[in-house]
Amino acid sequence: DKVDVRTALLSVSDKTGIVELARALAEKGVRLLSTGGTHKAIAAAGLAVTDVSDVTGFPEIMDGRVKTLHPKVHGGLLAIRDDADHQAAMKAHGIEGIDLVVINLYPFEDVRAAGGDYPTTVENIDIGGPAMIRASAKNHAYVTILTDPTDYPELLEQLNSGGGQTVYAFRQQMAARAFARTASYDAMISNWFAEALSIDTPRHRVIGGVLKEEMRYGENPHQKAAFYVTGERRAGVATASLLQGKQLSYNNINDTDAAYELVAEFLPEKSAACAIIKHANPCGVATASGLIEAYKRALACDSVSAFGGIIALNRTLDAETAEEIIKLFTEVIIAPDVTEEAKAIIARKANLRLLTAGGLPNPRVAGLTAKTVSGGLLVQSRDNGMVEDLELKVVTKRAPTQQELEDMTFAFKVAKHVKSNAVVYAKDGQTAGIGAGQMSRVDSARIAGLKAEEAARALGLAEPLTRGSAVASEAFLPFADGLLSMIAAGATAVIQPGGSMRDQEVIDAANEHNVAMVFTGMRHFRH
Ligand code: 93A
Repeated sequence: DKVDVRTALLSVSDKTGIVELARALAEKGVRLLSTGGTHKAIAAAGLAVTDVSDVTGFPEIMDGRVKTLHPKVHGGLLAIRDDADHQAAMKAHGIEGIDLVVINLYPFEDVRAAGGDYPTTVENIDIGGPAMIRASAKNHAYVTILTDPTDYPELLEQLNSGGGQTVYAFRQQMAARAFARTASYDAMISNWFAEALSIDTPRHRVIGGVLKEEMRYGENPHQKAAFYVTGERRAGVATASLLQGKQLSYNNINDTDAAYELVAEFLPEKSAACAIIKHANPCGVATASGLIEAYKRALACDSVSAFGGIIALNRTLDAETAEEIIKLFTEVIIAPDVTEEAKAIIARKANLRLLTAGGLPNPRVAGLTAKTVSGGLLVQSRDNGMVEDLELKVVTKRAPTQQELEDMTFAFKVAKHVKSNAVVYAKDGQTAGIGAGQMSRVDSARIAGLKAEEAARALGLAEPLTRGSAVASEAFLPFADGLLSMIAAGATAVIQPGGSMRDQEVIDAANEHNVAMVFTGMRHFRH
């Protein structure tokens, strides 16, 4: 169970704490081996350390690409200590056992995040490091492998309390951690290739990332949760800076992502846009010439649900919008940037989380989404379909007016971000009613209409905003009943993918009521 630590190999890119660790090991009489840069750092501290090239009898070659890839190193890591044949091989080839390995890898993630060019990024793919990590971890029956400076204190505690030995359970844990590290490292490399080569087919990619943080809990308090970054360089919640407020919760991150992806559909140079999200569904979305107007109009759609929501903006948060936002209880604000003045205003609400993403995620970019199922992982390319890119087909006698056309494309964009079944009414670049997550489409249409009536009462309007609106359905209308419900709510124009067996029945009903309808040919299910 317990194993003596006599020889240690240290090879680290991140030199944090390495000299202190080396000194503590030297004091315990551990023999130190090390590679070029690490050797230099340890020797500079006045400690006795042997260069790996003196062990291998082979110099570091090819700019360090080959320095530890040698049987004298890997034999020392992989040998089964109480196997007679392995012992004989060690003796025959002058291989000495290595009991402790401390490695952290070439900083591929950092180079990638810094936007390193192609050859620099490739050069930062560590080969020798992962090989030693995997060899040591495989042989954890005898070898202790550390891949993270935060584990150094625990090792020293083991050695101190265990008379210079480590226990099996510790080595097992460190081995598990080590394989998680090499796996996430390779996932990061694969993700980088996918981005560099615009690959969105799941089979060319590894779904994985690097642990960013652990949350206090998951979707519910009895669930554990963590946030992983995949290294994708799309601006968004994973890479945004938290300027104030508590750490984001699991639900916050999920909702903030939904909000920001939605608002990014609207080009900031064309109009300001605001999306307010609750439980990953929008309760109001609007565009306007200014940000404050966009916010007020988004809020007007359903100010009751917006309480405790997430607000996403497509432009720099300014002071007057900030003043308006803090009037209501909000959990999170995310925007590309914030002015100093607005930052000071938000600071008056200490618990309000403020995130700046530095830019907007490009909705057209390829990528993957994943979802776990019992015993498996479902992966698909992300829904980057854009209504602007589609050929809209007018199927009714009456063609939509210019205003109806604008409203219907706006509504269809929003519907793409609403959990199915989605029905979205919109007028003048403002959602007028949103029906989400129902098992029947006609129910979504009815709920959206009811909510619009409630909103009108709350705002003291004579009639709901759905009067004279355009309405979008993210998937085809299977029967005429949904359409009739939309017409009853006041919609005069409809946008939907089309393709139902009963399309003609739905078209006939639209014609009967002089409603304009277009087919997009593209569905936007979101479950
Ligand atoms: O270039 S490598 O893939 N080839 C190797 O043989 C090798 N051995 C260790 N990278 C290799 N390493 C890595 O060098 C380690 O994983 C560590 O990140 C780094 C430490 O180098 P130095 O001690 O020279 O700073």
